[in-house]
Amino acid sequence: MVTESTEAVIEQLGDSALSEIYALRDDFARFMMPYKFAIDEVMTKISILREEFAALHSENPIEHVNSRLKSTESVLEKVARKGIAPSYQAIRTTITDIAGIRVVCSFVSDVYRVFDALTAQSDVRVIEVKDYIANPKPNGYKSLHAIIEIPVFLSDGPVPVTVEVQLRTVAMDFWASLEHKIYYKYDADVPAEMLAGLHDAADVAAELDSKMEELHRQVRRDTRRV
Ligand code: 0O2
Repeated sequence: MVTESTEAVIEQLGDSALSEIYALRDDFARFMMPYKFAIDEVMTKISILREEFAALHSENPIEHVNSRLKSTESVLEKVARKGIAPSYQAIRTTITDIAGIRVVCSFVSDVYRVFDALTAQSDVRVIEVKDYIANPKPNGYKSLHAIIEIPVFLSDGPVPVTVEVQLRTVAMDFWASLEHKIYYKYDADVPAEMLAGLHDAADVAAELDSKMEELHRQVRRDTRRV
């Protein structure tokens, strides 16, 4: 929607300034396009894995999957915050989470199973892995993060595109979404008491994960015996 104040600014701009702005906007949209296609590709890979697991093993290690393309504002905010040179090349190599996918699994073992199956694919190059499940962040945050690169085939040939894949359990996801809300509610200045409470909640979530994993193992052992 164009507000009155935006209209006033547009009126003050000359034709050449306006066409430069439109050219910049189109350029940026072109820059973002391969990231959208990369999300589509990785989502297809995950959906194939999901269906295959269900067909061959009669189980589904993936509870749900979300994807998001970083907004223009968020990319520009990160460029400014990290002091990145304002060039497409610098943004491409430094901001590796423009395309983001979150895979939420039932159990911790499933998180690693899905990660292994995805990263073993021959067109997937693993750039970096941060295992916040083995090494949680000081606030209690747990998740397995992988920066991967896949080829996206455009009309003039393939381009390598990075995608950040976050894998976590339902319990880890529940914790992370609440922590995220609290962080923004307090504008990053979360009271110490609340931080301690979040840390305790992360421990409880981890305990739940390990109890559920044990029960799951037991069910598998028992049903195999029948
Ligand atoms: P959004 O909107 O989810 O994308 P960097 O990505 O370089 O700025 P860092 O710490 O090197 O930061 O990357 P890291 O550790 O891989 O974490 C990046 C993403 O993981 C975050 O993206 C969050 O999605 C998630 N994350 C990391 N730490 C926490 C945490 O303590 N709590 C929660 N709830 N999520 C976390 P963005 O860009 O912050 O946001």
